[in-house]
Amino acid sequence: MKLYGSVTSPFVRRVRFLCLELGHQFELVDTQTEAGQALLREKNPIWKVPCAEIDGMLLWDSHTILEYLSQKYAGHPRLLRQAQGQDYWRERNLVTAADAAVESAINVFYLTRDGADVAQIAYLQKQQARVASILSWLKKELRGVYFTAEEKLGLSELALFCNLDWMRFRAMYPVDEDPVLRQYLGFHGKHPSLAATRPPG
Ligand SMILES: N[C@@H](CCC(=O)N[C@@H](CS)C(=O)NCC(=O)O)C(=O)O
Repeated sequence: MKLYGSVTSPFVRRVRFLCLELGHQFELVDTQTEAGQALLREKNPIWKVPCAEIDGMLLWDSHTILEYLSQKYAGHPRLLRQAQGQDYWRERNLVTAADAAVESAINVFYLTRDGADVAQIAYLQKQQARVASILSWLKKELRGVYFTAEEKLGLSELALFCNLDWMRFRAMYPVDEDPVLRQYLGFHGKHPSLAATRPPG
């Protein structure tokens, strides 16, 4: 599989995580280089990572790629936890919330990098407030360091971990000042496939 992406992206990290867990070989095409970015734009009209070339197909969006891998490796013991019934819908909400938080934080990151002053832009302040609102809700949903009584990683825990670790890496939210989030990152950060996919630096 060719995986177009960067080693800093929280969305790419979850795909890299599952590939490591499943022993699925991939070649990372670094889209932070000019050549890699040009290739990404040839392959993916959305120009976002991750994008994968796999089994003769082009797939984009981490959710689609993860679902494809989960179907391909159906029954593999190291797949993510699968929820059923109401738990399935709860899991979907948790993932949507975790992703909305990092998307808002990414917005603030890119715009401030381009010179925007958060203090002058109400929409950026709203983005920051949204991150805080979501994280406060997600914390209430946690049962310790998992969202469920079953202590197995699901997409909700994986997404929250990668997203929080990105916020810490880019200093977009004071994750370490929150004891619950710090404990969450400390616990899951010891997982070998999460440790192996840590952003550089
Ligand atoms: N819903 C997408 C989100 C992907 C996404 O936002 N990727 C970011 C990198 S972290 C990106 O490529 N941003 C480039 C841009 O916005 O120009 C997924 O789950 O893959």
